[in-house]
Amino acid sequence: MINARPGAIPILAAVCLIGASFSLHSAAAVTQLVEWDFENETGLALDGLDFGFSEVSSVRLDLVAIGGSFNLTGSGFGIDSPGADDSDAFDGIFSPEGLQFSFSSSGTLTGLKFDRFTESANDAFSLSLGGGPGKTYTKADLTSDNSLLLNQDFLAGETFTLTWESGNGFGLESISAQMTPVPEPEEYALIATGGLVLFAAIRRRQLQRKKNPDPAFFS
Ligand SMILES: [Ca+2]
Ligand SMILES: [Ca+2]
Ligand SMILES: [Ca+2]
Repeated sequence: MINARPGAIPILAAVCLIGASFSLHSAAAVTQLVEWDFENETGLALDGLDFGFSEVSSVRLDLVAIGGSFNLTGSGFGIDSPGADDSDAFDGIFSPEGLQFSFSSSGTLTGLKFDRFTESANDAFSLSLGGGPGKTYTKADLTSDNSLLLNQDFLAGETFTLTWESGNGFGLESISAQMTPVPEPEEYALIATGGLVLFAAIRRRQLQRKKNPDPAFFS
């Protein structure tokens, strides 16, 4: 049992509560750039699968392959369809290959990076969000290093769909997003504990007042 001055525990609890709320508020205000690297960890996690996920900085990216299975080779990352396609590229030899992806938290999609993407081959893909109409992107929309720079807000679980549209195929190198980190469970626990201690202390005081009314009230 802690021997503290009456009032010390509620003050301590209030300080905890304010501190935790402040840290939550500041966590919510700061976003961080998170990148999923398909030629390394993310590609390795998905290699050979039809669907899977890759977690970076506590943010989970869920992916579903369209037209085949995810495939990572020394040349890059793409879809291997059942047949003699370009097995490590998103192509349309049999059917338009692509992928659907969604994030575990809300954020802003800032970039998609590709390889083997050329104007001469007429490479193009479409990108849509939440089942809406897809927008077509060609080499003219990409930077010199084959990045598509975006500023597209999304909610947790909202699905993007990227699909091959024309050309001889391309690989996906990375997906980048500005993410708002979700508060850690410990932060919620701290707030809950602070709130409970404060509530208990206030209730105890009310009961004590009932038992021993403050003489000042009757003088
Ligand atoms: Ca194949
Ligand atoms: Ca392919
Ligand atoms: Ca190409």
